[in-house]
Amino acid sequence: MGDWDGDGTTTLGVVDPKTETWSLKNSIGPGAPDIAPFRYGSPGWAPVVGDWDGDGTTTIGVVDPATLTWHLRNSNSPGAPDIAPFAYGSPGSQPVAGYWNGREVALVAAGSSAALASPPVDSAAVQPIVAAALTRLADSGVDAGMVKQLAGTQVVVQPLSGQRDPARDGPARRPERHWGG
Ligand SMILES: [Ca+2]
Ligand SMILES: [Ca+2]
Repeated sequence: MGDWDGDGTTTLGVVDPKTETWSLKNSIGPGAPDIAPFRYGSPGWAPVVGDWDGDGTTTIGVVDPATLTWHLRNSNSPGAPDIAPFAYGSPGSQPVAGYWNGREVALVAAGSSAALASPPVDSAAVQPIVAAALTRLADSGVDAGMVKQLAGTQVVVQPLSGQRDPARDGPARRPERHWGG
């Protein structure tokens, strides 16, 4: 799942791992995909989605599990990766096998893009990660109603104010200071 058309609404997508065929929809519900199904990646590669270039549109990516080479594309169509394929992760460790591992590597992928000036983890960045997990749930045969219910859950990440990190710096309240006094 992701915001394939960049209109602010996250919608559905599935990938057939046998053919690595992507079927993306711009609405939530049954029906034909809005984007004509296309193939991207090799069969069995792990699908990942994200806004790799930060333009508001969620696009596709695949990871070769044998070499952990990432192939990220900035449009939802077949073609060459827009970001030069790079390896991240140790072959054999299968970091995209499960939801939590997949989440971690997706965040790393977002952070690895030089185009992303802002921190990789914000609400927009989390949506495709949640979406990818839901896609995996749907693909694994979880009841469609359940998946839809989960899809309705809003995941929000609040930005930190300024550069302070409350976890690191403690509470925001500070002793009063007098400048120039
Ligand atoms: Ca959308
Ligand atoms: Ca994008």
